[in-house]
Amino acid sequence: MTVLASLVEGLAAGRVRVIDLTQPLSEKTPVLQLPPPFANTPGWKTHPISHFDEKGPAWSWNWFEGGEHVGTHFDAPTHWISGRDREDVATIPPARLVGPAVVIDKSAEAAADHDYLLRIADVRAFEAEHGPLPEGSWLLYRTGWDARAHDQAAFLNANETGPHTPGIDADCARWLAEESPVIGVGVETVGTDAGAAHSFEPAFPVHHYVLGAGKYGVTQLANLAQLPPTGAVLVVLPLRLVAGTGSPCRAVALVEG
Ligand code: 23J
Ligand code: MN
Repeated sequence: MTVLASLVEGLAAGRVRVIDLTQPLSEKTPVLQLPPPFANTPGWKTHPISHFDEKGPAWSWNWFEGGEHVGTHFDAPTHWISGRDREDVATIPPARLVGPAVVIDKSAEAAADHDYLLRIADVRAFEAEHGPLPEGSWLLYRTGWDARAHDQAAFLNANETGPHTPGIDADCARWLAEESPVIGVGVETVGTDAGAAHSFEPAFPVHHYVLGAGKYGVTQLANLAQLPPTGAVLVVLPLRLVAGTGSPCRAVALVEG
């Protein structure tokens, strides 16, 4: 049997399941808030064209506007100054958008410490238990933050000292970018960097190192709790926006068993 025939059989028999990792995208989708003097992205907005009415008696359709970096979305290398001459969303080879996923679960740590940062030691401990990170894999970082995504205030979790959301420390970001075999990092939070990452050295280290190395980011993932630590296959599909620095995307995982 061919690999694809066996996949099709697994899907039909329910032995391979497709898990939606995408948050719903609407006017209620939480949006990143950068401090002044930086400009912020608009959120999402859908406008009706017709809805079975005099503007279109047999059809319903809408148009939309919104930022590239809204909702469950993809960060292309060219989003950041360190990767500015690298790929945009239209030039990413499609084979890079399908690959093995590993899931590191720090939801207990992030519940206890909203500013929890993943370290190289955490990834090494994961590897000791589950084996080395596969070549060309996606590191999906579970923090439990997806449960807050219906509520902008809870999701951004800001107070007078700024946003407090979990992330990855600068050392680990550099190691993932420059030494590890992963090609992308997926998170549940509004951005791939921690809420406090404007004050890290360098600022926004995941963006700086990972995009600078020609690797990718995906944000605002859902349902990572349904994935095994290893063995899932991620499929993440940004729109092919010409020169796009990012795009809302559909992300799903194939899981066995
Ligand atoms: C621009 C500046 C800072 C950040 C971001 C964008 C994102 O998180 C993003 O969506 O790429 S932290
Ligand atoms: Mn982004």
